[in-house]
Amino acid sequence: MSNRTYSEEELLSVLSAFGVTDVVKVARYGSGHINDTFKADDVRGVSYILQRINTDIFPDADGMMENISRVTSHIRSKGGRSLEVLGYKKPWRLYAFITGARTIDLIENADQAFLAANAFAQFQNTLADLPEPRLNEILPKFHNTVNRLKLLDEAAAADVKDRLKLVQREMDFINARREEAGRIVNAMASGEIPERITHNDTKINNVMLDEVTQQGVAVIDLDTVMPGSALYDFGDMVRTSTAAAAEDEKDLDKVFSRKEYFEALVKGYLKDAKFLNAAELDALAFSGRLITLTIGIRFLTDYLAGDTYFRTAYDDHNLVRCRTQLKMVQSMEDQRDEYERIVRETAKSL
Ligand code: ADP
Ligand code: GN1
Ligand code: MG
Repeated sequence: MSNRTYSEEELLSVLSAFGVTDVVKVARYGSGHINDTFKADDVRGVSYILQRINTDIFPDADGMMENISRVTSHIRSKGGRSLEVLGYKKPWRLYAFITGARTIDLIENADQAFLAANAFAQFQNTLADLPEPRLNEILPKFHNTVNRLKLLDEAAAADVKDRLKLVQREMDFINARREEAGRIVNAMASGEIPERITHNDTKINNVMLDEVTQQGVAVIDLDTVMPGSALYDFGDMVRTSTAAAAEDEKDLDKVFSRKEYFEALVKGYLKDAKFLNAAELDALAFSGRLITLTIGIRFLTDYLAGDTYFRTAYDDHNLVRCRTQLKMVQSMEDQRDEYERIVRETAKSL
């Protein structure tokens, strides 16, 4: 998906439909891969986040907004900060701009890893007692690696852009790891790993950190909050918060998983994720490898399918992203014993 352009006139008219007039500036904002996000400032200095929901990816936008409304009300009822929906007219929505905080695309120090992971643990904790009914399952099989492999195979068989010949090494790397793909799915099916309310997109730029203290102020991007496994949330933190380089770094020598950030992440997460059972703790380090492989599979699938899902800025963007993910998997595998030890010892010390 390449960047769609919007005229200022169109954006001002959407804002005015939400009652926001006297806008002095409206411009693209952030680096999310899915929605079209804009920051708007009015003449009084009040800022807003205007988003066009990607309804190709989220066909049930109403169900998604219902989840978001229940989740944010619950968080607020317990004194926490969360997204505030000021308006929703499908496919557009308006959020209050969260001030005094920022998102980062690449972690800058181990403290941030600790605090971000702790914010996600508190988020899961807070939602553990969300009253019934079950949240809408907005994107079924979202993190199901077995299903993601099936979709990769279909894209490879169709090979609509004649790109398969360019990705043999990446296919070989993935094929060599097929056996591990079902571990969490199977453990969930057998009940060994419980279903919880999870965020499902815990990348580092989906948590707002205090500009001064770096404390997690609010978890954002709640589009995929739904029933899932806590392991996928932790795994995606490992993927994005231990990375030494950007998700689309072309120089793979710069891409590896930092052990000191992993350790901070485990400590920050386990400090508040007291709800984890033995099977979850046992698979914590593995979840980092699995989710990173899964996102690599998804980038490769989108590359083969002609870049229809993730926002891309240039031709091979999805392939570049796939390569960084596979390099991260390799790096986590190389440090596997150390990572397993860090989880065991941190869990024991709490
Ligand atoms: P996407 O689904 O495309 O990733 P996000 O909802 O994560 O979209 O928004 C993209 C970026 O916009 C975020 O990473 C963050 O920097 C910024 N953002 C989103 N919502 C807010 C908000 N309420 N206040 C301040 N910044 C926000
Ligand atoms: C997308 O929306 P964003 O940019 O926070 C994607 C995640 C991927 C991530 C990879 C709904 O997240 O699943 O892990 O890109 N979101 C959706 O960077 O597919
Ligand atoms: Mg996001």
